[in-house]
Amino acid sequence: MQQRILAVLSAALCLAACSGKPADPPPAEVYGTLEPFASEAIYFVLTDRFVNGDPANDHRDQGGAHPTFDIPLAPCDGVAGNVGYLGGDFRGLLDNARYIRDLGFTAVWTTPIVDNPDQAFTGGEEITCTGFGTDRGKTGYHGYWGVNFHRLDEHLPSDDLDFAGLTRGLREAGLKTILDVVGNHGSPAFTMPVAQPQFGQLFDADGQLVADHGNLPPEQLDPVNNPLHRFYNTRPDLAQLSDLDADNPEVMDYLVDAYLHWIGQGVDALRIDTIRHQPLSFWKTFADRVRAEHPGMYMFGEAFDDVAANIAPFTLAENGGISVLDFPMKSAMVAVFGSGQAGFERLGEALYLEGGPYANPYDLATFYDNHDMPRIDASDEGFIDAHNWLFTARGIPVLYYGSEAGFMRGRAEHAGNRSYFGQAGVDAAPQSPIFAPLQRIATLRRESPALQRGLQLNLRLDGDEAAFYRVYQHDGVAQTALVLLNKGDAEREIVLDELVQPGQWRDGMGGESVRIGERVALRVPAHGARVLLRDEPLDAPALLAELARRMAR
Ligand SMILES: [Ca+2]
Ligand SMILES: [Ca+2]
Ligand SMILES: [Ca+2]
Repeated sequence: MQQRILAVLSAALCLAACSGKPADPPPAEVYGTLEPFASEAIYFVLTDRFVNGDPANDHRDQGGAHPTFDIPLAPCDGVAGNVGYLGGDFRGLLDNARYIRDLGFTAVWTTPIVDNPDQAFTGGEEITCTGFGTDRGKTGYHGYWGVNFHRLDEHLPSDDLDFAGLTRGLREAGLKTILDVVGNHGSPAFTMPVAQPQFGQLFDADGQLVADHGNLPPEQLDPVNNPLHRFYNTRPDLAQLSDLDADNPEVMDYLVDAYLHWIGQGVDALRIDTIRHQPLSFWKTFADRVRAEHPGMYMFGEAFDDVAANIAPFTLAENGGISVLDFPMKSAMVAVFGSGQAGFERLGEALYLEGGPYANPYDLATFYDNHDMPRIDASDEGFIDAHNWLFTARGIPVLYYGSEAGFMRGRAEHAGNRSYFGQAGVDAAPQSPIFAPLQRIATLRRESPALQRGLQLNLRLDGDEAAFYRVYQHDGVAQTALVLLNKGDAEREIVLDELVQPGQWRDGMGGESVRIGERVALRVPAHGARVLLRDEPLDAPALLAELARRMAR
């Protein structure tokens, strides 16, 4: 933030002091971030559960005594989860690239693509409706149990569609690709009644075995005498997962080599799984090595914690400059837009616009749920209100597949959160009341530099009412968005008397001209958003002075 240029203040002072003299003030620099990736909006698919576009790669007879396809669980509150593969693949994703783009998104994050075990896991603890990290009977349909990080899992590609083909096809549809990177662990590695192939093992690009947990508890590994144990820690971490040793340079080489291979096939950004389960220094080295080949690559990690100070260290340059999923904002959004219906002021606490612990809060990946927690328990209106916030407030929006139709709302991991959406789900989604409002606000953000990267200046976050500016003035581009949100059940007039920018604005949705005088008084529909845009530099002195103060921090 400190390196921002402070031309705004001088411009404001000049307007006050040098009136009458038509000066040529230096360009006023105001923005939240200059990170290019902050212009994107991300659609997240659990690939196996999105769309099965090619039954030929389903491997329905895989696994022998421990089959991997279609393993339904006992119902939880009437909905049965499933821990087998259900067929979703690259083809199903690419078939719907245009759908995702037309919904307003510009990037796709898929679950990990690397080879996972070819059997269901027989160790671990029994799966329950509310359990987390309970893996008995589960398969690697989610992709987070890598056994060969150099090879695609066989359920994903088709004969005529490999990973490079997927990223190429997505790009042609206007979508970037985000690779989901795991560097903490391989697959479940111990507690199996009888050792199973691949579980706890790692293979290199040639298919040679490089690590093997041997179905031993971590404390019984013998890295000093057994070379195949040297990739792993001798203390358990997450569930029964083989836990990678951050201090072994061969582990880093293995991961970097593998991920550079995939990144070279058209990846635009990385999402980093379980980032808190490896030390900061590990990710610093990893990020440096990736960016040595791909300068400036945007990365965001999953640090599962609602306390900003606990997740912010990853974002600092000294630790690799890896942004994070905005868990504190996620909890606030659930409180505000879920059944609890807290007021907008609850979101203000999670923004950390000034003086917060993040390198830059504008670079955070914002979301309200995903595959690792219950989906948001919201009404249709709650989803609409959530999207109106997600696509106008600071941060890079991430939407979990199906949310455009309120899919499986309120459901936990084994109770529908990860259910199969399918082509039928995609095709029916536009009929949901949630769909069109999402498409409108996401499309507006896609076209607005102010909503993507503008400085956020809150005017009101109170009850059912939110009003704030997003201001972007940089490098010859000037745009300000005035955002007015109403999450109440009735239309309301939002009145603002301070920090007003008089003049002509245009309605971001309808395009019609809107004249603002000394105060703002605009009607906002129930569960609606009004976004006014101004495509020239601001000139209201009080507003400019306030923006200059914010930029100086
Ligand atoms: Ca398939
Ligand atoms: Ca496999
Ligand atoms: Ca670990």
